[in-house]
Amino acid sequence: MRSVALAFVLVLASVGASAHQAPLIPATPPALIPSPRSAVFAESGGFVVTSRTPIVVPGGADEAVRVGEVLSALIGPGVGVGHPDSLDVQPLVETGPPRDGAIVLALTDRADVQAPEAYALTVEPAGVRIEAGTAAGLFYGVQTLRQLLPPEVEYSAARIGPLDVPAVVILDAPRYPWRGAMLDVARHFFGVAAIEQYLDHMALYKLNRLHLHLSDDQGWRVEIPGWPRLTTVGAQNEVGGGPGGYLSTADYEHLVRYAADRFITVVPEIDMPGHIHAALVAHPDLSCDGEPREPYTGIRVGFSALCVEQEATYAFLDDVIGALAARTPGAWFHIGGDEVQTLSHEQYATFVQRAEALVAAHGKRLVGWDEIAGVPLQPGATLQLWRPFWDDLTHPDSARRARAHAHADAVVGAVEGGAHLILSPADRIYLDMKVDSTTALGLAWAGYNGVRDAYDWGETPWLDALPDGAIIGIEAPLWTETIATVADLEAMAFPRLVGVAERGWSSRETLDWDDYRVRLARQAPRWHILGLNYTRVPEVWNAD
Ligand code: TNX
Repeated sequence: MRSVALAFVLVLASVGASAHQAPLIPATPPALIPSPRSAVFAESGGFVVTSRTPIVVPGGADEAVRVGEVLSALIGPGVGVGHPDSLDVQPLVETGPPRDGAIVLALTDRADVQAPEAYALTVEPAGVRIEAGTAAGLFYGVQTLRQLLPPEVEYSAARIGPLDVPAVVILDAPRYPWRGAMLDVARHFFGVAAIEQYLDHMALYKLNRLHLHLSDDQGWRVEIPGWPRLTTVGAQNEVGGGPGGYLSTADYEHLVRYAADRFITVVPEIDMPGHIHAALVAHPDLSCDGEPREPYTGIRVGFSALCVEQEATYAFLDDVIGALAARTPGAWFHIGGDEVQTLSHEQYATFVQRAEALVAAHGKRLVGWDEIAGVPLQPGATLQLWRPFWDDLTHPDSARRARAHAHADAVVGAVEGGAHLILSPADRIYLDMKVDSTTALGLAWAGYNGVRDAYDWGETPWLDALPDGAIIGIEAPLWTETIATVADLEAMAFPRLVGVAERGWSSRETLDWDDYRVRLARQAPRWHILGLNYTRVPEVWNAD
C-alpha cells in the first residue's frame, strides 16, 4: 500500500455539476485490506453510485450475474429508499452491452487478469468496470469496490444519498491460493447463524477457505446418516457442560452453499484417531476396551483414540468420510491427526495411511495437522503446520534446537514427497491465544499473539528455503475451549484475522506494519455498522 499512498494526491471534491453529482474524494485514500498488487488513485474525478446506477454483466453468464446480485444487494439499501434521488428498488443487474454510467462486471480473456482470482477495477466518472477471468475474480473486485465505498454502504436499512467512489485503477491477484480461517465448533457449538456471520466477515477480506473442526473429545457436531447416536448422544455436550448441538445434513449443505456464494470453500475436519472421545461415548465399540464412557467437558487433549487395529473402525470412517465428501463440493477432507498420545508410531502411521486411502477413495485430497509429516504419504497431501518450530531452529537450548530440527526435517521430507503446506503457527496466528495480558478470554500456551505478531511474521530463512509453491497458504485457527458466544468469537478473531487475510493475499513487497495498522484502524467505522465486535488494541487505535 505504500505505493498507493504515494500515488494518491489529495483533491477535495469540486468535480461534477450538481452537489449530488460531485464525488467527495476523501482526504486520504480508502483503506484497502488486503492491499492490492497495484492501485493508482487519480487526482480528481470519481464515480457516484445511486440507486439508478445499473449493474451490467455483458453476456450474462450465470455465475457473473450472481456476483452482480451480491453487489446489488450491497448498494441497494445504501442509496436510500424513498428519496427523490433514489428508486425504491435495488439496482438491477442487466445483461446487455456495457454502457456509460454503469458498474460493469465483465468476464474477459484480458491477459493480465487470467491468474486465478485476479481482477482489474477501474473507477472513472463515466463508470466502474471490474474485469476478471473468473467469477471469483469479479467477486474480489466487488469486495474492493465495497471498501472504496463509504462505510455507510454496509447499512442494511434504507439510507439517503448517493455514494461516492474515488477514481482509481487497480490490478490485483492473490499471493496464495489458500487463505483460510478455522472454526472449532466442537469445544463449544456454533450453529448456522454464527457460521454464516463468520463467512460474511471473511468474504470482506477475500478469505476463501472455511475449515470446520467438526468433532473433538467434547462433541460430535455433524449428522452422519446411519449413525444417529453420534448426534443424539455425541453432540449433547460441550466444554463447561453446556447443551452442545450439531449441524444437520441440511444445515451443513446450506453452509456449503452459503460459503460458495461468497467464493469460500468449506473444508470439513473429523479429527482422528485422537480427539475422538465424543464418538466413543456414542459408540464404545469404536474403542479397544469397548467400555461405556461419560461425556467429557474439560479441556485436556491427547487422551482418546479410535481402536486402530479393528476393521469396524475403518467401516465407520468409510461412512463418515463418504457422507461428508458427498456433501462437500470442495476438493479437501481434513483428518486432523494431532496430539495422539496413546498409540505407538506404527499404529498411528498405519491408521493415517488407511484414512488417507479412504479420503482418496471418496474423491478428496488429504489435509492433516503437521504430525502426519512423520508418515509416508501419497504426493499431493497438505500439511497444516501449527506447532511453532522455525524460530527454535537457532535456539540456544540444544534440546529445543534438536526438536525443531527433527520437526523441520520431517516437514521437508514430506515436501520432497510432494506435500503442500499451510502455515498456521500457534505462536502467531492462533486466534484463541490471548492478545495480551489484559485479554480475559483465550489460552496462552503459545504465548500472547498481539495484533502485530499475527501480521508481522513469516519471512524466515527456513520458510524462504522451501521450494517455490510448497507453501500454498495461510490459515488462522480459532479454538473455542474458552469461547462460547459470537461476541467472544469476534473479539478474538478481530482484528487479528484481518492481518492474516492480508498476509495471505497481498504480495510480500506490499506488507508493511506501519502502513497496515493505519488502514486497519480505518476499518472500525465499517465494523460498527456491521455490528462486528472487535478488540480495540492501543497499538492500532491509539497509536501516536
Ligand atoms: C492444540 S492445534 C490443539 C487443539 C487445541 C488448541 C488450543 C491442534 C492441532 N491441536 O486441540 O484446541 O491447541 O490452543
